[in-house]
Amino acid sequence: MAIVGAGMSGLCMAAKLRQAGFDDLVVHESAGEVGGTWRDNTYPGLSCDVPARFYSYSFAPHAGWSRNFAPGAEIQRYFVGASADLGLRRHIRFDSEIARADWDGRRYRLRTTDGHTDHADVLIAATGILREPRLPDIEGLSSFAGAAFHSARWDHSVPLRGKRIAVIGTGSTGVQITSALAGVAKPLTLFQRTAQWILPLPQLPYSPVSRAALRVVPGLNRLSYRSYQHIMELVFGHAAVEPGWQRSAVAEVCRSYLRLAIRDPRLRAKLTPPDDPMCKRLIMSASFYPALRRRDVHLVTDSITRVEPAGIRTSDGRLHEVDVIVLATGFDAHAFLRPMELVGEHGQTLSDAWRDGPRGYRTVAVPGFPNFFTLIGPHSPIGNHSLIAIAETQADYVLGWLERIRSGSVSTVVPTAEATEEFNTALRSAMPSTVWTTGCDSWYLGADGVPELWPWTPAVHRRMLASPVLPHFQVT
Ligand code: N01
Repeated sequence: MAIVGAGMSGLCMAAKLRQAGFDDLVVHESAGEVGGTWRDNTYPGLSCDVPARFYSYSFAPHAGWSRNFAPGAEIQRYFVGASADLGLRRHIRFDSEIARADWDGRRYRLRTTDGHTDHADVLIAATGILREPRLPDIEGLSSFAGAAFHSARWDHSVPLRGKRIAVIGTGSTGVQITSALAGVAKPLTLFQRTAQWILPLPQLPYSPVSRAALRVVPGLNRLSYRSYQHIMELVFGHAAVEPGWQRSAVAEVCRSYLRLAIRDPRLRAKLTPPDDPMCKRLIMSASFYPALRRRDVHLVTDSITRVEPAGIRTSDGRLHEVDVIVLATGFDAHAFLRPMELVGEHGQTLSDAWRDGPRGYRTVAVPGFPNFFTLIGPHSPIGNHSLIAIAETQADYVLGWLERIRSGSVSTVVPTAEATEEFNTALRSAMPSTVWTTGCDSWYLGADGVPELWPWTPAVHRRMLASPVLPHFQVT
């Protein structure tokens, strides 16, 4: 078995395989360490906006989280620790980037970018979704005389204290960076194209007593995990996908927070989004609005016309002179697996199969590509939920097929085109009830403007993946 990627979902799959007694597995990781997005993102203020006691593997609870929303470096240490504690590191081939995988009718032939080859009966893609930085197409960016870098490629050699720093982008990343660098930069200028709704969830430290209690009584940790899961599913799980009290409540909290936290009507007008809360991915922060109230933080809403050696020129003709430009401009969320190429039955490539956008069977498999599975694949429930919980559901499902392959009752398995089409039709017809179609642009939308998300609750995802529906597959 070959797993591509040793990020959160690849480690999850490898751990499940090990627990089930599978030993013949290799995890190909293009970088030199595990962690995926948590390894790559090191920007100031990085933290997870899903509660830490829920954003952990259910099979590897961690009592030591320092805060309710864990800092990025702490999460990265958790994944490195879990990969060692669960005995996964000996299965990981670091600096091994798969360039191509070809199905030869029986198994996949893998080729790495440095020319190595390998074989796998089963191929599992755990390559993540937000890994390809999206650089803005702004004229003159390369002419800038200071330092300019994407948030996921932070240049830690660049001094920040007392510098004039520009942050472009107001997604979760830009908001966290702005909150962290307010008071460090002199001044910080935030360039906002579209205002975003903010839910004020504060960062709270966990007391040593509560951490010790969770360590001594593991049942408390499980209880905490389940409680967070229940609340997240009850509120955000429903709010995003269907109208109801959850959506109204989240919207009301966001609107009231803006009203109460920003008293200056001109600043409030600039910060009022044109769309409904949750249409774009909801941002959790109790420190962003306070940062914007500072005198040394400026919010610019005039559009950027170009970058010049000395700074950023906006449509009002003004040049904002800066020393550092941070591009918090997001990721290409639709570059599943890329740049790796996958070749399935009859020489069909994944690029061809996905010409009109990534489509899979129930987020875990693709017709035409036997013995190939995806974790956090197309249309996974990624809204404001714990992706770890989603990956666990998918890994358990994949494991079910692998048990059948191990027992000899199955040699190859691939979903039928009809079942995949039926699933995708149902998915599309459920989209109009979701908040993502209420009129905004976001990384959730595919090229055709339809959200590439799961339009039902996480519980429906669990139900759909509880066990394979055999007529949906071609099995030999
Ligand atoms: O990226 P984004 P992100 N000129 O795509 C703006 C996860 N995450 O890195 O809205 C000017 O959300 C763009 O403007 P607009 C989380 O899933 C999680 O912030 O398109 N501005 C927008 O404001 C999140 O959703 C955590 O008008 C330009 C911003 O850049 C996802 O990552 C923490 C521009 C991009 O926002 C992505 O978040 C951080 C241009 N040319 C991130 N191009 C957790 O806590 C783009 N923008 C788990």
